[in-house]
Amino acid sequence: MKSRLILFIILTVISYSSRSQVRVEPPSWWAGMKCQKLQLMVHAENISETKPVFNYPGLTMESVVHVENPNYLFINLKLATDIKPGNFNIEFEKGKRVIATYSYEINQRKTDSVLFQGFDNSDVIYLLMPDRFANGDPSNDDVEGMLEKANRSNPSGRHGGDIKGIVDHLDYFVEIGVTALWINPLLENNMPEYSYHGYAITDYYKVDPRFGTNQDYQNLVSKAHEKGIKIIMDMVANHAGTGYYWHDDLPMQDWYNQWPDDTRSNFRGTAQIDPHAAGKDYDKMVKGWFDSTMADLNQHNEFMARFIIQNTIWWIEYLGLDGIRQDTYQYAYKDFMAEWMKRILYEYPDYNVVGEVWLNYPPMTAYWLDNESNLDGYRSHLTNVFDFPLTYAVDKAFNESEGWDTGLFRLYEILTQDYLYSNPQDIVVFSDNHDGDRFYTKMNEDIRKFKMGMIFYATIRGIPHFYYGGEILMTGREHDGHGYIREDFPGGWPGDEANAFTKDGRTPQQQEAFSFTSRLLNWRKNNKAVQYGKLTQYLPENNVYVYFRHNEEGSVMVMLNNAEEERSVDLLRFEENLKGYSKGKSVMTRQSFDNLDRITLQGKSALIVELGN
Ligand SMILES: [Ca+2]
Ligand SMILES: [Ca+2]
Repeated sequence: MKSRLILFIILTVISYSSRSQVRVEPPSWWAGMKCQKLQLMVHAENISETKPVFNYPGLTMESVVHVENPNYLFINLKLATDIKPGNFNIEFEKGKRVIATYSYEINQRKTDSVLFQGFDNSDVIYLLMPDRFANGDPSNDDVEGMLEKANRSNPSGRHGGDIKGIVDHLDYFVEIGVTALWINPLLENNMPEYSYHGYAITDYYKVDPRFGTNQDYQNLVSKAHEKGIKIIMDMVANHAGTGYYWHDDLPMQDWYNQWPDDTRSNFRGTAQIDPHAAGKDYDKMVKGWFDSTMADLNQHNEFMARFIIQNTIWWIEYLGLDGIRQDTYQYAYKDFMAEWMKRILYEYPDYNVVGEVWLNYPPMTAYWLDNESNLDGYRSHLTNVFDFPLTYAVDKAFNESEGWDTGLFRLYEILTQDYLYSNPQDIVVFSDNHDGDRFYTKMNEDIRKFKMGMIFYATIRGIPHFYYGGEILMTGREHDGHGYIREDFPGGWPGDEANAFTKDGRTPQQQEAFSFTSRLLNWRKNNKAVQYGKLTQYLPENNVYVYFRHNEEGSVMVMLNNAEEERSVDLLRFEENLKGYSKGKSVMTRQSFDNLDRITLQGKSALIVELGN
């Protein structure tokens, strides 16, 4: 009797543990999605020996697919258009026994999610690295089961920043005048080191507990929306951290792009667009691993492809996201990325995704922004790209004197190449980001050049993005290590010496940069001509570059003087854009111009003039 009881307890424990270990992804779904198909990936020991059974009106099991590894099952489902939200159990039967159960949820799709608008030219994006921005909850700095512990003295370690730290500073973003946050990945990175940056994801469906929970991310989005701030999620389709549960238990061998030895990408994105590319170079670019700790995902495996597409849709719907930044865009198969984009736009026709295509020249960037005129017939369907060529031009232009094709001509010439783009206004322009030298450092810590750059990025065509801490002149060189361009925001940690989130905590120079940025971006927020207006640019002359942003709502004249000396500029040359206007007012200095004959510019300065009568 006693031994039977023990056996019963043992069996119950075994059954209970297998129940708790079954993993089903996506973990939930929605009624009312346009695509009626859903593929569940199920993982548990020897799960392929079971038969999944459920009964739910409007949900049909079309097929169950067994793969190489018996620890996986893929279940193909079809959802009726009128399926109702609700819960049901998926039971995994072996013979007559149910050996595992998973409680599945069908939620009601948000009625307006099909109308999600993404981000656009009215937005200014602020990029922040969550581990380095603010530590709102020191109790989650170290979490049991997570391999890397916080160590703020290690530039490459985790410092403890989290979602609460972002929520706590929503008013700060409003004060700067930014309207959207791009947050580096918040999903679990259970890696022994370098886990802070977030690009070695080890669970595509779970926020890293050192940042918070999935509900915290949801809460961040809704609180941000209340303040008029959009949230852009950073996603990674190309690679996943080797700490992923599947790394030692792959569903099939071609889940990853596998190599006989440790083979890295050659990081040469051109191999995907070069008509002369050698096969070997292409293979290394697309199938090589980004890092030995970041496994290259094979999106030509149909199950992997579905996994990533469904995961993207899941987060958009779960969070009510406003947009996506897709990492390492050109490292994944480009046909897959086009399909991924099409699937997003199928559910959310007005959505926006900005792809990281880190390339030096406009024709290369133009290839990736959805373009009907690519001669090889490729259409990316990608709605936005970053303007790396323009950033490189700015970095040089303000630090050199004018020549035939140097100085301000660099900016002018990059912009002349906009004929290559079907929609140049959809380009995201940026001063700096988490992968390069900080903007103030690139401007040789000259606040005059900093201001010229801020004005340029805020008024040129495209959607501007800035990098956290730029507004308080944070410095750092990539050459010294990534940790030095991703330093903690001063005041983000309890006990910090200075708190640059407040006026009292800023040095006079930080305050000068902060109030300049805040004034500039808050003005931009309400000026339709600078957001949506046509760009007309004039050839730089005598180290002065003038352009206009204009539409039926108004006209803005931007003047940049790249010379060390003051310049008195005769405005007659700009007559075609000044027609109909008789006066102007400087946005930043509030200086009025009672006539539009001549304007004097200080050395190394920029002026925004709103035109009027
Ligand atoms: Ca924390
Ligand atoms: Ca790849």
